[in-house]
Parts: sequence; C-alpha cells; structure tokens
Amino acid sequence: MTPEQILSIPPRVLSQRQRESYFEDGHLLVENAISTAWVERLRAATNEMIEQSRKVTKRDAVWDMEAGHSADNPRLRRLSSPVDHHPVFWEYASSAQSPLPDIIADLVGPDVKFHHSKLNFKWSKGGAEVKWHQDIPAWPHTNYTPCTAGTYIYDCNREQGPMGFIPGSHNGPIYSEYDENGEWVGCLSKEDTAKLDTSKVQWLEAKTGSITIHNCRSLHYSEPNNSPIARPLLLNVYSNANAMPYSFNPIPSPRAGEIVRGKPALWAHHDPRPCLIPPDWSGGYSSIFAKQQGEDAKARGGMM
Ligand SMILES: O=C(O)CCC(=O)C(=O)O
Repeated sequence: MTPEQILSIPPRVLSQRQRESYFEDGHLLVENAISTAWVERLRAATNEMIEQSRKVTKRDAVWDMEAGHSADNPRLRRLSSPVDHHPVFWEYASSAQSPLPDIIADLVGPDVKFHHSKLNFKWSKGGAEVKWHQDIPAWPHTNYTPCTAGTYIYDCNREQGPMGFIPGSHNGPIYSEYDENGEWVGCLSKEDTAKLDTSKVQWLEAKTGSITIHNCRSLHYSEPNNSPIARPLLLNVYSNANAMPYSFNPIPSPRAGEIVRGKPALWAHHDPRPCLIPPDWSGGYSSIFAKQQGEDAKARGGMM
C-alpha cells in the first residue's frame, strides 16, 4: 500500500498528523503509548532474561554479551527473538490487548505481519554505539512497508544512547553495508558516513512507556551509553502482510510471518526501488553489535 492509501483508512490509535509525520520523516515517537501495567510486565520479563543471562558464558545466536559479562556482572548486549523466550513478549507483540499492533496498523495498513524481535541493551558505563545504518539491507522485502517499533520500558535520555534519525532519509538511497573486503559489517563505510548530513539528526529521547517507530530505509545511529543507567530497548519488526521477505530471516522465529492484525495477503506488493542483498543468513547470524565491531570476522580468524 502507498502512504496515501494507508492514510485514507481511519486510524485506530494515532492522530492523522502523527501518521503524516511518520511518512514525511521516516520515524515517529509516540509518547505515553502503553499503560503502566504493560511497562511492569515487560520490565519483569526483561529482568527474568537478565537473570538467565548470568548462566550464559559464551555468545551465540540468541545471547549476545559485551566483554566483561559474568554471572556477577551481567552485561547482556542483545537477546535475539525475545518473543520465543518469554510469553509476555509475544503477548505484547501480537495480542488483541496490546496497543502495539494497532499503532503499526496505522502506519503499514490494516494487515500487519510480524517479522522478528530483539531486546537490545546498552549497559551502563560503556554500552556500545550502533553505527549509521539502514535496516532493510539485512532483511529485504518486496516493498518498504517494514518498520521497527522500539519500546522504552525505562526513561531514555540522550546520555543513555537513544536512536537518532536523519529525517527524510527513508526516501533517499540505500547504502552498502559491506566493507572493502566484501565482509558484511552492518553499517555504512566511513566515506559514506562522512557524506551524511547529520546536522538535522532527531534523537528520540523519551519517557518510560513511549514507542519509537522507524521505517526500514531510515538512516539511524545511537551513541554509546557512558551513563550509570542501562538502556534496554525492546524492538519488534512488522510489515504490511503484502511485503514478502526474499532472504533468510537473520533472527528466525516460529512466529515470523504471523499475521497479528487483519488477514494474510493474496498478492505480493512490489516496490520497484532496488535493495542491497545481505549474506546468506541460513547458517546463522550473530548481532548488529558483533558485526559492527568486527567480532565475527575476528572469531573466524582465530583472534578470539
Ligand atoms: O539499539 C540501538 O540503539 C539501535 C538498534 C538498531 O538500530 C538495530 O538493531 O537495527
């Protein structure tokens, strides 16, 4: 569906101005989007995940930890597919009681398909930056309705490293996320980064219970978290049901492809704009943090 077709359908949750702003900028901050009850349930589930991470000693496709992680000092960097690890995450991502899929329906159209989820942390005093990138090259679809919703279960100020977006960049080019050796690095080259107009970056700092949504083509970045407060950020990815992925899902889940609002598509919608193709993830994917820090390449070279 085009933005015009989506905007012609009455909204469920958002104002028409919020929807227009999403299509103009490529991102949107929805403040006070979820109830205190949802925040408490998501916090409890997140705490359970942190407790479980104490037992994890080695990074794998699910548990991605920062250097210095230990049972006494857990430093979880990313939990892949939280919807498969705690029922509250899937309830939040999909249920009739959750406001999230309705918000997404206002932005992608009434038929909403789940693609994947991740629980990113930026631990206090050193949580890593996420370099400039666009999401869609990691999981291309036949159109550009896919978007990511980030839920803040604690306040996130500038010091905690919120995501920052270049408004309008979703209408610009897609950049390569391969390095000069053909290695997938999940971020733009230094040369391409230097050309970005970062003077207009909008940082989505927000209070507990706010939701950020960004389009899959939007250029974004987040700074390291050197503050004493950790920054968990729950990320759920959706699309219109008519956007068909054509590469392996880097964060696979039995839930991938489930329709969480509306009905499945009978016809795929194809946007003619080309997309970069990612590596074959069928052998597994680690995390954007590991890719951007070059940890996978170092591991293969026997350096860690
Ligand atoms: O956690 C963050 O700050 C950014 C996450 C992100 O951009 C991503 O996972 O694609």
